[in-house]
Amino acid sequence: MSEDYKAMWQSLGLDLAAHDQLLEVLGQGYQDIFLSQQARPEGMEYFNFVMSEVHGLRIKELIDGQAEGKKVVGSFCVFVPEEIVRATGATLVGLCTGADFATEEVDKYLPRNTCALIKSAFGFKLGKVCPYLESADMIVGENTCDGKKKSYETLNDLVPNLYVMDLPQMHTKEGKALLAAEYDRFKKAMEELTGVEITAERLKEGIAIVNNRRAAMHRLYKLRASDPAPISGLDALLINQVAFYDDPVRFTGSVNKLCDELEKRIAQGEGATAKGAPRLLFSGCPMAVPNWKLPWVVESAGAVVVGEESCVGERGTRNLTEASGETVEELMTAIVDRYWKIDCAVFTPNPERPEHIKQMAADYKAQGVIHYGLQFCQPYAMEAIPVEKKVEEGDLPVLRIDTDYSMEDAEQLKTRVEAFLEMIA
Ligand code: BJ8
Repeated sequence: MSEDYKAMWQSLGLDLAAHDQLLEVLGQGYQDIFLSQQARPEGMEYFNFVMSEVHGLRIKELIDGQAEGKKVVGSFCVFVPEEIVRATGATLVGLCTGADFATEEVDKYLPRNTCALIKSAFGFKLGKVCPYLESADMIVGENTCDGKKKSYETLNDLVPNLYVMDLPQMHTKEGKALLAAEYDRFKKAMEELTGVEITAERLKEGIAIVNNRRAAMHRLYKLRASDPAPISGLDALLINQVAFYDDPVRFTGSVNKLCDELEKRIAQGEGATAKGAPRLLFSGCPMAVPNWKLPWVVESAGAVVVGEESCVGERGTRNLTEASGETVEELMTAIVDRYWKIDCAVFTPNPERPEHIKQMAADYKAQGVIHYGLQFCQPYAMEAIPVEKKVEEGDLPVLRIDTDYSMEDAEQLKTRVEAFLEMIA
């Protein structure tokens, strides 16, 4: 960190020794995985900087904003409608869920066969190492999978400000009505938290900010269709991850600037990897910072990841919110319409997802799909089998991988990925 943030972390109640340890591991991992890459675009400098300050300057910005009355809302899921948060002038941030921490403590609160993402959220809380969680004025938990839903009952005893959002599980008329009612309830909760009345004008502003960021990401995704890919899958994943923390307007500008550079690279036939490198698509559970294991294994084996069918990726960012409505009601309906299309595996049935995977593979010219499941994640594990079948019907090979956040299986994953790449070749 370029400044001494110790006093700030202390005021948030972080465990300074444990937090230092976390930053050290994070910094080393970043150095080994990201900074050692060849032919990185210059525009990645910005994202290096954001990552180096992700627990420093960004937290300071949030706290400075709070001193001016700007609230901070933390979330674990892309179903939390950011447009509504932004319409009150508040900031939405993703909460820490990508690494194992305080595992012995976590085992006292959660069954061992809980997915790594949920365990991680608890580990960061119990280990007192997530400044986002500690600085949030409201934490939103959403009733998606059973693991999250039930764990929020326990989390509620650990944090003073948990707001639980109910979500539908079926794409029916009644399901959509539930989503609309829950977004309406959330809108009122946000108005209460911030003291700001959400007007049509404010909603439009919120929609524009979030849509602009999504549009920049869509532009980046499209550029990855080129061969050679102008950016590595690791760097593209990192940008998807940073989107959950960074100021959205600044982030959008930086992604667009990077895209300008990538367009020039493409025009000159330059890439982050060799032309003709095997191209893979990821599909499945979200990968939060610092969960970089699988793309690192894949790209170390000489392949390039060209897309992520994931909530930290295209499932989370695709589809803009229609902004033409003139009233609060019309704009709220547009928000519901946009989020209703998220094809998370918690929905049953969920026929859109394999179609989306096939479409993405075609768009980005992927030669194979890696289905990524976090161990003990039931929705994605259950869905992996029919997804594999449907995708392979379209002559696209699928490798199913279930793993966790530890590095113990890295060698074994490497062997499986290499065999898959040979098969594709
Ligand atoms: S919209 S994918 S962000 S719920 S990995 S906790 S599903 S057991 S993260 Fe998700 Fe929202 Fe869906 Fe996206 Fe449960 Fe599975 Fe764990 Fe998961």
